[in-house]
Amino acid sequence: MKIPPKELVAIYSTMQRIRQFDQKTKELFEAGVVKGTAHSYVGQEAIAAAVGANLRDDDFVASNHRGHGHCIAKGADLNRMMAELMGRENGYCRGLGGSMHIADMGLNILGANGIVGASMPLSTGAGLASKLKGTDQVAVCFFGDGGSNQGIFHESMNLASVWKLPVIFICENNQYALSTSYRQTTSINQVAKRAASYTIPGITIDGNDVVEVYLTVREAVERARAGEGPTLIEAMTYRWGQHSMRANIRDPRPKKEYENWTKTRDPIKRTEKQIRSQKATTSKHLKEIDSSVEDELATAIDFGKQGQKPSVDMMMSAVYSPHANYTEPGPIGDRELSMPEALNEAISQEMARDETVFLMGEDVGATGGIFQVSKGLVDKFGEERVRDTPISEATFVGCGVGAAIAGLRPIVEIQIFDFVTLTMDMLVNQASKFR
Ligand SMILES: Cc1ncc(C[n+]2csc(CCOP(=O)(O)OP(=O)(O)O)c2C)c(N)n1
Repeated sequence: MKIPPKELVAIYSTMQRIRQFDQKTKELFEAGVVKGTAHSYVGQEAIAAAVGANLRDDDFVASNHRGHGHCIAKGADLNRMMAELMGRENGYCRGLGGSMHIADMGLNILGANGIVGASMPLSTGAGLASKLKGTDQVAVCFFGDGGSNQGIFHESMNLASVWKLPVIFICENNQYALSTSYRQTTSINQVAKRAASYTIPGITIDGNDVVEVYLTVREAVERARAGEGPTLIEAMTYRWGQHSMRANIRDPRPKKEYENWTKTRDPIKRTEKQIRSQKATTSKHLKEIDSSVEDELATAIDFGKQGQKPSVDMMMSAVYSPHANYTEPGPIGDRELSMPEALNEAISQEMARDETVFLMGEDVGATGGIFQVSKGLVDKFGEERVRDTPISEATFVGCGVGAAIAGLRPIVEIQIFDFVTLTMDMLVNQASKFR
């Protein structure tokens, strides 16, 4: 099976845009123009580009700290990305977030992410929104081999499997986390084997081969759109740069291994070879693509340079979200209700009024929650909108955050207040930043 020629050339172009973007970013970082830090995607381009080629504009992508490639492949604007990296007001987050906060809600890019593994619960939420709305959008989440050792990896795969969510988990196994080899930290030789525990397909592929990535992802996307649930794809690859552009820690990778991957398995060279063997286009056309990407990047850098630096006022206003004024809807009256009864009535009224409202949590369905807050709601609104969750607080709260970003109004019950601490990343680092 082959990639259609036009598609293959488009993928090549995306790969060039990703590579040149990150090469320029590194130069600008070293010159002090790009602020904070950034993690280069060079070497892994085949994965993002071939995944992106399988997605529709309305599909969701949740990314990680090495996120430039994912964002570019989903259509993010290079000008606004570059401006963000430079810390300018015309950037994606008005220059306040930097590399790991680039997001574009208009393109359903749920964001790069500084928290290893956070993309996974968020993408289950986007997948759940798609399922509840009855669209056939899919959600892709990218994470590294390091991310696959997070608890939320296991929780998210379990949740996506039991709810048959349209999520494609893409583990970019570049074989090293920050400075540790996955062989040292991971209990299994291939991450994809973990899919067996969640009764979903798990496939290990050559992540530097666009054809293999494209065809594998295509099948996973088809399965997800058809309501057949999630897939775990482990794409073996290698990052060419150090862990981050700061490059201030030891690089543990053996020279021979490094040379083998960078010299003989360059994904762009391999794609060029594929293009030649399929006669998909001419060498002249490829050169034209390369130089038009150079121009595009020069424009992006100019765009960034023209942006203002954020003002102190702007920074302060970004710390708290605007306070919504609240007025009591009517007289309080003299009917006495216990707190669970009042919550039950309010949730019921909102669910009747607005079909985007749904409830999830531990034992909230037929049991009605251990404090009976959701008593009777499953009978009124059905199991799709009143959902019993597995005991996975971090993930079902993250799922709620993802579903909210994707346009629903989830109510998530935490069974006992003490369990809230398990959800802190999803509330403090994730939910609070989506505005
Ligand atoms: C929760 C959390 N723990 C630790 C870190 C620090 N950190 C950032 S990236 C990284 C390595 C991640 O490795 P992997 O998931 O394999 O992705 P890769 O960098 O190889 O692309 C670490 C430890 C973090 N950002 N978030």
